[in-house]
Amino acid sequence: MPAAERQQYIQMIREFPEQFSALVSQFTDEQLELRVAEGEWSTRQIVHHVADSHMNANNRFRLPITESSPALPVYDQDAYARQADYALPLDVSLAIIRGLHARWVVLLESLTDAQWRMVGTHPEWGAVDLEEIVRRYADHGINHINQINTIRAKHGF
Ligand code: NI
Repeated sequence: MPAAERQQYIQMIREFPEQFSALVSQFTDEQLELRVAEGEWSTRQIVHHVADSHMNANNRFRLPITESSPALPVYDQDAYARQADYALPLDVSLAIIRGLHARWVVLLESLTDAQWRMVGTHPEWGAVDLEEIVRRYADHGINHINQINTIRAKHGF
């Protein structure tokens, strides 16, 4: 991956917390509970999911550069989304996302070429290096912004 492409993903990670907060802060409490369809996640669940996902991603970023070919941790995201704290106000999770992303930017900008190519093994992704992991999480944020915009379009607000 060219250095410019790495920088593009770091920039997406830098900008995401502000973009995400700006989007969801417009929602009323009622709008936060709307879904595209029964059984899909609400915007409130999506925000708490991104915080949990990125807490897990924090380990996926750090293990490959601190251990030799580690297994990357996995979790059941739908089971997580059914827990009581997914009903909390958004600010608790937005604060987690802000803190994680601020740390990631500093961590990622410090990586050497050799560190960018260090790998961990995920049960579904196989062996992935830091470039691939960072690309996945830059995209992950954008995908959930798109998902929330789909909820808005569906409900016309
Ligand atoms: Ni997700």
